[in-house]
Amino acid sequence: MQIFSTACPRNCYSTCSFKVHVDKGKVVNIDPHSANLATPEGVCLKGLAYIERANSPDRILKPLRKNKETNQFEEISWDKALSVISEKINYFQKEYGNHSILYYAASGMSGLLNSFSQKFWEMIGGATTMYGNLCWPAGLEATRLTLGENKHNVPWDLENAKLILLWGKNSAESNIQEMIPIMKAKEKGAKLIVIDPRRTPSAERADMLVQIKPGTDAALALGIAYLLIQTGQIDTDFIDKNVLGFKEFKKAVAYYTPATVAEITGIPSVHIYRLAEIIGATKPMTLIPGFGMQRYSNGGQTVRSLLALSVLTGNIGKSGACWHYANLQSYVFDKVKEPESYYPPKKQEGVFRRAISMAKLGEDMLKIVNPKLKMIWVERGNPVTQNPDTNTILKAFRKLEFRVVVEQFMTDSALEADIVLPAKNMFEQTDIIGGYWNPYVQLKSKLVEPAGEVKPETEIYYLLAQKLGFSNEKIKEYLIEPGDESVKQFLKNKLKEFPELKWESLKEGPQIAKNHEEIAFSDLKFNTPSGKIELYSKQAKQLWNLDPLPTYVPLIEDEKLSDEFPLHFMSPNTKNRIHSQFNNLKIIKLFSTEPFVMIHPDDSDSRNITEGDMVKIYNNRGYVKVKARLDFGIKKSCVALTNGWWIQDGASPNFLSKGRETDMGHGTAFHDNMVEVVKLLVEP
Ligand SMILES: Nc1nc2c(c(=O)[nH]1)N[C@H]1C(S)=C(S)[C@@H](COP(=O)(O)OP(=O)(O)OC[C@H]3O[C@@H](n4cnc5c(=O)[nH]c(N)nc54)[C@H](O)[C@@H]3O)O[C@H]1N2
Ligand SMILES: Nc1nc2c(c(=O)[nH]1)N[C@H]1C(S)=C(S)[C@@H](COP(=O)(O)OP(=O)(O)OC[C@H]3O[C@@H](n4cnc5c(=O)[nH]c(N)nc54)[C@H](O)[C@@H]3O)O[C@H]1N2
Ligand SMILES: [Mo]
Repeated sequence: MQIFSTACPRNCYSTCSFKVHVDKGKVVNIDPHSANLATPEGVCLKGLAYIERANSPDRILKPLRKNKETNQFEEISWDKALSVISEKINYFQKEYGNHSILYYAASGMSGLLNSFSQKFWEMIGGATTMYGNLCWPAGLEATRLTLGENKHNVPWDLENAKLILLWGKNSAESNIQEMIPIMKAKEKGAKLIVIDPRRTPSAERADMLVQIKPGTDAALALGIAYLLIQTGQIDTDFIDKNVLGFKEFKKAVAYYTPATVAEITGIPSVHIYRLAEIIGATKPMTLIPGFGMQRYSNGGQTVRSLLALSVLTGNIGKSGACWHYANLQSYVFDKVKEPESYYPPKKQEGVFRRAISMAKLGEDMLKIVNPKLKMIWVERGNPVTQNPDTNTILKAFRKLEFRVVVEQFMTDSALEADIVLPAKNMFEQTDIIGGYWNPYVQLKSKLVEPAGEVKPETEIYYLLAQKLGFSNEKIKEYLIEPGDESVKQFLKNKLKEFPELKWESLKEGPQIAKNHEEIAFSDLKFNTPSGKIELYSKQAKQLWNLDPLPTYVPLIEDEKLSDEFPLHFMSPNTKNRIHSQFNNLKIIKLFSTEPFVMIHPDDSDSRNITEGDMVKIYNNRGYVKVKARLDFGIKKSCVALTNGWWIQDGASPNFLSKGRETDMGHGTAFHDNMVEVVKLLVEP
């Protein structure tokens, strides 16, 4: 038995390090890795489930081809699979041009080697690609506009805060490791406040839960700002020295009186006063906004409004005082920093001149012409369940002539494919990953040989390039040769620029790059056009046509559709999945057996629904049928079904969501989504 250090490459705040026991070529045990100061107590249940995941009998281990007559998948050889794919690519290129092929990738596996996928499509002369992102860009852009860049204090500094605001973040499920410093801070006397329409496991540990009407957080934040200014509980010195636009901001927030804010947010005004009082009086404060809350049509402006509270109270650049959105300090290899990398291509030139919107995938796939899309290549993503408006996506997929999906398991997207290629897992190829919460650069080491006939994408593309008839010289210009040695060489070359990040040390555990700031912005330098914190942002107007000041903008569907569809539909994350991953494993199914919708008893009573009834959640985009779970912990007029359930399990919430971009950053406004719920009289 051997023990190796590695790191989790899932799209999750925590990005845990762990020690993996390997016996006879198989992963058999996973232990904590104490060198990661942010994740010292070991991995979550999902992390432990990697043992089953790596060895699961359900894994796809060979290329598969759909038999058009039986609709069943049949195993084929790699040679055959790649021949079919290269013939199709040749044909579409010749008949319709490169842009008739859509290259789609999402967040299934992080790592520097992912760049070779894009390189392949560049080599063959281009393809239609994606812009925007499903996850976090509205908040990234809001932070960039205001502070100039996305960074925050190290997670363990949280224990120095005296006030922690989990605003639309449910760390106890989505960033389990964050609860460690939060609880340490509490032991030292800090207050924890949660602002969420749901009583979440994080809220269970809080001193105060404020249940807000979805999408109205900007109004609450601006209302608190108004009270802080009124009562002089702001840091005037900090503002004078570091902030642009305070005067304009002060004038604008006069509108957000407690009575107005109570009306908009559904929060009694006494709680609004109380929040302002606590925020004004308790320092240092770390404000932790979640990503869920910015996936609304007004998400970017909402995040700017919240950030104003950290700014007004001078809670920036000090220990315990922090705006804790995303920490991109470990993204040292990225030339184009997020969120700029999500902007659409600017010029109508280059091989990737055509890109479609991540948020509007289905609609754009159907709409785009000259040339129309004929083929899709999907890797590291599950767009059928994870992108909004599943019905339109299915329609768009089924309209194509040819679909390739590279996958570990038979997801709902893989089921749509003509050819499924087996994908590597985290133990089967070495790579370097960063994190967006902890500060580490980490080596995700190859620990076992790929299972069955699995090949990593780098090798798939190499072989496909050969099939397409490219010369060895050309292939070498763009791709790396199959094999561990070339991967290592590529990664070591990447590290050359960073002498402090040594290969041998990375093999032992997480490392921190030079110039990393434990306390972000302690130099009070802000990379904005004015060099100051911009409460007033001209760029907000120039780039996104928004008010230069943070404002509250009502949700689109709340305004237009609430008569017919009176319930706010939320689809947050859940503890034992990463989006659509893990729930197919037996160990996870033990804890998470079937989808259900959480509904307030007042809302269920008026609909004659009782606990465990089958209900239909619907709007004019689609419906899902699930069991009802009655819960006083959810705000009235809100219902919640966690995202990531497979259609095969009975319910993807994205049958209900609209493909719609956020106000800035080309994010995805999943949660601006109204529905109605009815009891099903006949079991489906
Ligand atoms: N276990 C687990 N961890 C994960 C993930 C996962 O799938 N599973 N995914 C990872 C990824 S990619 C992401 S993006 C993050 C996301 O994780 P979080 O940032 O925590 O975001 P969400 O779970 O989407 O939403 C957090 C909370 O916001 C609340 N909320 C919804 N609407 C509103 C609103 O209008 N106002 C307020 N104040 N609250 C609202 C929801 O009820 C929910 O409890 O988690 C990461 N970590
Ligand atoms: N309704 C609703 N929908 C949401 C959200 C929400 O809050 N509500 N949240 C959104 C957010 S924040 C996010 S980040 C997205 C996530 O959406 P996606 O990025 O699509 O993520 P996953 O569901 O994790 O699917 C990733 C897939 O990649 C596969 N995979 C893993 N490793 C590899 C690999 O090395 N190679 C290949 N080829 N495949 C691999 C996995 O098996 C999995 O099927 O979902 C979004 N969807
Ligand atoms: Mo995400």
